[in-house]
Amino acid sequence: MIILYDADRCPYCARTRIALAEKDIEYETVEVDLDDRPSWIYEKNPLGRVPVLEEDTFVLPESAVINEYLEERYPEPALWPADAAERAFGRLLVFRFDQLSSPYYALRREEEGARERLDAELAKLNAILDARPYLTGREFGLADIAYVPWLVRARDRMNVDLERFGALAEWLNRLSERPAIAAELDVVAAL
Ligand SMILES: N[C@@H](CCC(=O)N[C@@H](CS)C(=O)NCC(=O)O)C(=O)O
Repeated sequence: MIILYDADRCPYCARTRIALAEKDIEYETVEVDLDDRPSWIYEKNPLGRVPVLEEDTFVLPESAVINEYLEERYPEPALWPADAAERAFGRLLVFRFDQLSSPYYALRREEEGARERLDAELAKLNAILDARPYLTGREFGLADIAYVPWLVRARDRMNVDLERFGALAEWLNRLSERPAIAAELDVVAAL
């Protein structure tokens, strides 16, 4: 049985919740209180962060690595494209995720200029989505999953107007029809 050490409010955990749901993998959740982290979480992850995935004796932190593991261990349905170049481009977006998260967290800290920096990154994502339907490529997959938790939270909890970025807003609407993403929208609505 898989155990996910999880926190509802954590968008990194949301990446893994979505991947597990997309692959219809059964798992149990252990909710970790991020405001009062239990000492045992450091045994699972020396950084003390969630998500952490546990499968029997195998313990793995880091959302992007966990999702790669899930993709290899449970290949169906595939969440990376078959085409190597398309897959590499999706992985590049995941690798460079800090370009979005840096202004996102700066805005949460209400730093000066953060909104403009975030808008510039949203415009870049919008340009990608103008050229192809998904961040992952021709089909939905792990690059979309890597970004969508922050975009939902930006829109629904930080009053970031995504309608200014037409292709991005449409992408989010399209993704929201997927049960795995709809479930995450419910989690965010309940925060
Ligand atoms: N790079 C990690 C980041 C995980 C992360 O920062 N999780 C936050 C919650 S959203 C956390 O556990 N924070 C506690 C801390 O930083 O000490 C991942 O992708 O899993």
